[in-house]
Amino acid sequence: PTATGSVKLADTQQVTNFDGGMKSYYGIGDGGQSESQDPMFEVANGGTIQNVIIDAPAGDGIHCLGSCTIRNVWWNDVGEDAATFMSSSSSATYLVDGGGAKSGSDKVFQHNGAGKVTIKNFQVHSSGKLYRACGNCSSSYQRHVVMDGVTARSTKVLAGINTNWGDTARFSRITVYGSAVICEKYKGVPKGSE
Ligand code: DGU
Ligand code: CA
Ligand code: CA
Ligand code: CA
Repeated sequence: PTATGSVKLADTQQVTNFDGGMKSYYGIGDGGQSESQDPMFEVANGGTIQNVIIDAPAGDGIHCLGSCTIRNVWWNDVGEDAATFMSSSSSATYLVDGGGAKSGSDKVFQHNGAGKVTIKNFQVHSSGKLYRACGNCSSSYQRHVVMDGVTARSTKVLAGINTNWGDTARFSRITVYGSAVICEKYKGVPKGSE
């Protein structure tokens, strides 16, 4: 989509319900893969972020501290990752509806907390993994992902899950251009016990 304007962020924006009006936001971190970068947006439990374009440098993307909705958000050049889902509650739900992500050199959506991530009506381009359930977080939660209406181009893996922790992944209406592994199964190893 075409941006209606552009906003350089000086620091992380803490939001509950945020509508970006299709402006482009950028300016956190260095655009690389360092794990210590700040997020651009931190969304409170129950919050929604929508109609946002994210350009480089995009830091650690969007953090959802609890359940959240990410609607019609477009990453033109994913930073360390695009969004991280962080609730400690097994009943947390995170919804990504519409939008797309390009050039995630490694992961796009990073699920470090508990609960269920739904990704629907989403496009991913030139990326590593669209979704990864954390393989070495200190909490070995059960994590669930549902993908419905996802189109992938030049992307290696749709979902990486830890089957030894009881993770699940469900897929419907998936379109792949080129080739992709739909579900890569890993064995999670909690941090500190490697
Ligand atoms: O090696 O510990 O990539 O939150 C990997 C790290 C990792 C997290 C994750 C994230 O699991 O840093 O971005
Ligand atoms: Ca990472
Ligand atoms: Ca990364
Ligand atoms: Ca990250």
